[in-house]
Amino acid sequence: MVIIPFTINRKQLRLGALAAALLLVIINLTLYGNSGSTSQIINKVGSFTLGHNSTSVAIANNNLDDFEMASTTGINDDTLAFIKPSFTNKGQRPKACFVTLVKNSELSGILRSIKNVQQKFNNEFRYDWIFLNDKEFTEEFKLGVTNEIPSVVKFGLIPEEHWFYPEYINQTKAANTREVMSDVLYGTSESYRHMCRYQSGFFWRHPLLDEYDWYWRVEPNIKLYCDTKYDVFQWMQDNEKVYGFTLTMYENIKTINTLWNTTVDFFNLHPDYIPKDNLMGFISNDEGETYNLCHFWSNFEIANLNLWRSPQYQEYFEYLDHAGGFFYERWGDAPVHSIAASLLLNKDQIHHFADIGYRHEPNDNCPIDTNVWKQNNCECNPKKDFTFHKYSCGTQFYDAAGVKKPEGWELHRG
Ligand SMILES: Nc1nc2c(ncn2[C@@H]2O[C@H](COP(=O)(O)OP(=O)(O)O)[C@@H](O)[C@H]2O)c(=O)[nH]1
Ligand SMILES: *[C@@H]1O[C@H](CO)[C@@H](O)[C@H](O)[C@H]1NC(C)=O
Ligand SMILES: *[C@@H]1O[C@H](CO)[C@@H](O)[C@H](O)[C@H]1NC(C)=O
Ligand SMILES: *[C@@H]1O[C@H](CO)[C@@H](O)[C@H](O)[C@H]1NC(C)=O
Ligand SMILES: [Mg+2]
Repeated sequence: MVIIPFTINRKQLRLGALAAALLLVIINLTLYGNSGSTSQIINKVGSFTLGHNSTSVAIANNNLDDFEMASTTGINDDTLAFIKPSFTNKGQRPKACFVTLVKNSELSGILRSIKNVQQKFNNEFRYDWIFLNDKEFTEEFKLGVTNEIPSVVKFGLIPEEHWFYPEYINQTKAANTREVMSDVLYGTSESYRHMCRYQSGFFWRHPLLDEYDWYWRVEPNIKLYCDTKYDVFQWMQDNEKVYGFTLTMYENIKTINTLWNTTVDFFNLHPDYIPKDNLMGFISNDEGETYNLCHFWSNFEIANLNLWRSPQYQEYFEYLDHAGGFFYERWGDAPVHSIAASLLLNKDQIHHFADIGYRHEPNDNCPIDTNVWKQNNCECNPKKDFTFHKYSCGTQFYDAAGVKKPEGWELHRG
């Protein structure tokens, strides 16, 4: 059984209530812009409006018991039901795309990734490819990329309101943080923080993604080692999977000092958002008391967009965003996505693609099953597979998800 520690005092509730009220206003505004499974979204918007109204009334009257009512009864709690329409397409070609957030200066690195992904998978399956940038893509970039991709290619400019400081962030405090975090990777970087916040809360809201249910995230300078001879999107869809990953690892605690406390506060308000068969065991060794720092490395994701579009995730993101840790700390999209997927989904909807050989510096996912390795012409060294390495969270995942570990996994602890 999973227990989130339920110890919130009056003051925390008050803060939480205030944040929730603010975020509900935002959700109300943003949800209307979203397509996807339309009828369900409209239902959700309907209940959100209700929740928003009664919440505001509760706050205005300083009546927090009313707020508790509003926050737990106003919203249909089922993320899984929200995602379900994506599976009605079973047997037919999934609405899927590649999505890449990238800078103009990274052209050569992204070309390397593209050539590789095309060769190992997409020359056969021909999915669209969406490129996003906070600056206009140059002609050189667009031409270079388009030349390598025979399928549909689209370039999107990120709207300014998705890459900025919200008014509730104290920019002086944010700047002070960057000065004292020079001992942390990207600790002093402002753009990296915007990037992590964007990948957490916004990429899936870009209008170019509206027509899709599924995405595969690709970054510059990654490598696919094996041929992928089946349609991974079709496989996800037809098997009702939601989130697929290759690599896992432990987060640097200095970047997410208060992320878990904030998460606990949120789910204390919404315990009903967590399905019974969740994957808490992947992210916590003590049933939710503390975070074990495990996360899916989000530079690779094959996932369903409706997870992030769900009211439950949107609400979680807004709650985190108001807490300020994207700027006052350096919260990464990897732990944010991982915690959300682990708590909002059933464990059997999260999948490790052991068969997709993958590298993002400095780690490899390489099939340790000899048959898989041979059949797919893998170019990696299984001895270097990171999955079951002691610095990885693969073992934690397999055990928590109840998936059988492949033969010989113990030899890969490093
Ligand atoms: N457009 C844009 N993309 C960015 C920016 N910063 C990072 N990215 C992209 O975000 C992703 C993650 O950044 P990366 O430098 O690879 O971070 P790392 O993988 O954590 O070392 C990559 O796809 C980058 O191209 C930025 O300021 N603008
Ligand atoms: C509820 O919200 C709707 C739409 O935002 C608004 O028109 C209505 O006046 C609100 N009702 C109350 C009681 O605040
Ligand atoms: C913003 O943060 C700075 C530094 O922490 C603090 O001195 C200032 O009072 C804050 N401003 C507001 C409006 O809270
Ligand atoms: C998180 O909450 C725990 C338990 O309430 C507390 O002991 C700890 O100091 C908090 N950590 C931070 C960083 O706020
Ligand atoms: Mg990267």
